[in-house]
Amino acid sequence: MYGNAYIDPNEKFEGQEETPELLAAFQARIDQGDKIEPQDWMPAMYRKQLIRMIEQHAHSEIIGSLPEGTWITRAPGFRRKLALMAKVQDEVGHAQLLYSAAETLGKSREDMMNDLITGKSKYSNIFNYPALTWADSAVIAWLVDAGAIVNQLANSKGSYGPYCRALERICYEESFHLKYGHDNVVHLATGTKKQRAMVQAAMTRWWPPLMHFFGPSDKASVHSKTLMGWKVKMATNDSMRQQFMDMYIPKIWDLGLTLPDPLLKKNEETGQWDYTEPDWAEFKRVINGDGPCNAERLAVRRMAEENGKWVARAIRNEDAEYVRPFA
Ligand code: BYC
Repeated sequence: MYGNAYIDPNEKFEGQEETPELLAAFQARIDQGDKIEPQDWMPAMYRKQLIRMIEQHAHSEIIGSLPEGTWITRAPGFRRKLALMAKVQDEVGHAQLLYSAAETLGKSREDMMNDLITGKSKYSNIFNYPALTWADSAVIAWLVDAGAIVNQLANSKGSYGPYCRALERICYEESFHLKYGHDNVVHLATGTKKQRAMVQAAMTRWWPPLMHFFGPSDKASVHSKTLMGWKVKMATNDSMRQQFMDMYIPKIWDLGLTLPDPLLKKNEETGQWDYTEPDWAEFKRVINGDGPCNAERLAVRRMAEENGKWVARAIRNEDAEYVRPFA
């Protein structure tokens, strides 16, 4: 079982009438492709599921800026430094959009941040691994952003207006990140022997977490059925993983790079990729807080919260010491 804290499918919500008629009318709106907006009636579980998913997505963006962010000061050359700085800034901007979308459902940003730094709320598995070399940052920018686009492009056609609009905007920026990442990977893969070895090592490191990135297999997914019924999620985890493999394995192989999976091949009969079952025990450990960098990632966020408190106090006019000079 992967799920945890937030969703009990049998939970009874106090204070909201959910008659069969209301639920049927809501489902009819979803089925005919309406967008649900914040002021519209929605089942309490739809709201709760959306908050869970959008909040986790937002956390993934700010935590996701950390592995690449460590390479800003060490980027090879001024142009790459500028580009990486802009990319990392974009990722944090995505978090801003997503936190705003989640807030429309009634959870405050403070509560979301608190659930992140106390470890109650999840974020993407993939950002709990270290970016050991410049090539790691290139592989992240190319392939993690590519995986994110597969997921987000599908879900941008979903049912909740604010999330869909945020995803559309995010996808434009991720497409640019992907090109930036691809350019860096091509540069290394067609470079010196040392550069090729460096990018090959990074590819080998990131492939297993990339396979995990799309979530547990359809058989093990806890929320897919509910979320797909409500068109919050528009494709299953396995189908997104397959789509990613279809689009990117040929491109990786074209560069002469290899992937650490001896079973990887396109099955001509099924049209699907055959692959070694990912190590789901590792996935479970990582998403539940025990990956190589979980503690470090949350420590950075806690420090940022602590150091930024005076700004929040000043904005809320809670501390005369800071506010007086501007009064
Ligand atoms: N990592 O029932 P399932 C980016 C959890 S950032 C961690 O299949 P669902 C970028 C899942 O939460 C973009 N946990 O869940 C940023 C659930 O646990 P809870 C990141 C995972 O929701 C910076 C349990 O496992 N993208 O691109 O139906 C730099 C059962 O799973 C993961 C998003 O966040 C995982 N990979 O489907 C560069 C997309 N997978 O909550 C790039 C938004 C599963 O019950 N999220 N879990 O405790 C989604 O689309 C869906 O939530 C998922 C999972 C497809 C990830």
